Amino acid sequence: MQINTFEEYQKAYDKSVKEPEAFWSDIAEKFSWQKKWDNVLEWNFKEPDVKWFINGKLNITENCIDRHLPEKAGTVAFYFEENEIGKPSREITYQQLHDEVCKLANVLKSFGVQKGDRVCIYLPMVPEAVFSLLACARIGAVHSVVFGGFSAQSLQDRINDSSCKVVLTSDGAFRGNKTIPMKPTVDEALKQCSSIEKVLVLNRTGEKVNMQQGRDFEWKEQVSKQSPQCTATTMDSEDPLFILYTSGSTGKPKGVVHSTGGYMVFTCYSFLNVFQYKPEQVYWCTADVGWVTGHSYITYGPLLAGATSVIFEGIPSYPDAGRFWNVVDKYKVNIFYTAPTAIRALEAAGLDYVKPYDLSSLKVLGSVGEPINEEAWQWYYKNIGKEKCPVVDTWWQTETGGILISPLASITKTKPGFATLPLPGVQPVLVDEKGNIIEGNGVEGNLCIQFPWPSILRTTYGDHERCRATYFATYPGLYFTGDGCRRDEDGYYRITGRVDDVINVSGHRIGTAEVESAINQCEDVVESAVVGFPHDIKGQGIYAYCIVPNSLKSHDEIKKEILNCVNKVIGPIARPDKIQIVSGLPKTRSGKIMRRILRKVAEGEINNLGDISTLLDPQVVEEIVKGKI
Ligand code: 7RM
Repeated sequence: MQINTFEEYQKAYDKSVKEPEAFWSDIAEKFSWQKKWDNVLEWNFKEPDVKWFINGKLNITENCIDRHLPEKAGTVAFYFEENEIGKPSREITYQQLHDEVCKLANVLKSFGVQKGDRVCIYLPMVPEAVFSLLACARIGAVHSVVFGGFSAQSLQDRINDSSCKVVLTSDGAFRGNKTIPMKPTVDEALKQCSSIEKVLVLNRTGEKVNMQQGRDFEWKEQVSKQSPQCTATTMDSEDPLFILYTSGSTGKPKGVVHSTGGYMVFTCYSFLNVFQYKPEQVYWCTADVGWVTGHSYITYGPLLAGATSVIFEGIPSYPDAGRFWNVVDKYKVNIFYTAPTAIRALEAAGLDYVKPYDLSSLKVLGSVGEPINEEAWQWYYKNIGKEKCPVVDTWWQTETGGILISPLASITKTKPGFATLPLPGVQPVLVDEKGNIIEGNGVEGNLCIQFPWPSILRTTYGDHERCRATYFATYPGLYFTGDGCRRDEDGYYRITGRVDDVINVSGHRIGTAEVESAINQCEDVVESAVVGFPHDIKGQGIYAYCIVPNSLKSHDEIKKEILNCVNKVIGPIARPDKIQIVSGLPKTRSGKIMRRILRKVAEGEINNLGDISTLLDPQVVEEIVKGKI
């Protein structure tokens, strides 16, 4: 399954385009299937309808765990590094992983969870979070992880959208020197969630929490009663594996649905090839399981490959900015995968935090989540990799399930700021505004993919039309990513950022419409417009223009209210970095907000606002510019 040279990459790529079915079935053969597929692929991007490994039967956890047991029962699957520094690490072998997953799966069964039921997971970054995903998959329940930083309101929306039956949660989370309550947030959310029957509560922080009799159960008590054997439920290749909510340019977050067989094949294949993982190496991805990176490259990809990984509960800045390098040194990490926002923050902290640690175990450095600027790339390459480790800038999305464009470590020649070349099986195209495919090199356009890869999203939960309209309708016959992209003279791809109304804050996708709707729930605000602006550490920050008429309150008071409101409706990750109170917004005669102008003002480019002649009231712009200065 692993490519070893650039020539092999080119050969594999060629074959994947000319004979995609033969290419992917050769790879799929390497997994353990209860029954092989009848046909490899049926697809159209019109409805869309994509099916891989048709009628194949399998269980992904047998491939993640059971398949490795004859050789790896005693091999460490996960080292757990707690938030608090200096704690001994908890080691979880493949055998222990098997037992923990089976016990938890049996708890779910005892709660009445059946194949196809949805289970919400709202947990901190502890091993139990990974066990939870796998326990669901073991019995064919569909997991829906909600990042622990989301508010009660967001949690409630997500639980209701997919009518989850059970929540797996914790009393709270340790995060740096803070203890963050989680169970109270779940209690608040569940005030209006009629589908939830049972809640399993992990004791992590030890805070006292309310336990509702008949609904809430203590994690350890339940798990300890169960057998460490649980027959894996037989799943069809196309049965859903999970739902993960993600923001887009309009409306509420969508539940992206991934299916089982294709997702398994692609996450394993991409993990092995991008990172060039070799037996006995130690891999560490710093993401949270609440994001897709935590699904594909903490949980499924590494386990499918039989890897040994680190799970980290904490944050890069606690107890100080040397924590990542301390952990790399402690576990002799060989492959390290993080986000540009973390790299920039640690760069800003200075080299004194890097120097004390031995980083010589590192072989591969990865980046994900947002464009990596050249300066951060160079800093990472020089000071962390000591100019010996390739930096793999991996481009992908929640919807793509796995990495689509990236160097293969030590195989593809890298170039700072470039995700470089598509993985085998991935056929990117650039299109102009009208949808014409732009051929040749040295060109720029909107990034689309013209052929299905095994882990492409199958639908958006409960609303297939939304999936079609969002991803397959802008450019008929193509999957549209929402990203702008340049293909340089060498045919290398550079992702330039979103071309829609999505902001990428510290690698987290946030829809401007979502933030506006949260702000508009604030009593004193009548209307708002939100745009992104360049931010040194976060990549992009959130800039909110708010109309607040006739209020007796001070601007500072109102700004505080707005922040609280966003906190409550979405969560702290969506809090605006800057709020400007205005008396009007620049609108066209047809009433559309001219975001282009607001973006320019937020960026500070006030002398180059472009054409404002179509504005209903050009004076508004003058006032906004003045307010900014
Ligand atoms: C994995 C993940 C997806 C969006 C995507 C891009 C941006 C992600 C890169 C990147 C430039 C990269 N999933 N993005 N990786 N931009 N270079 N290597 O992040 O669904 O949360 O976000 O993130 O805009 O469309 S995501």
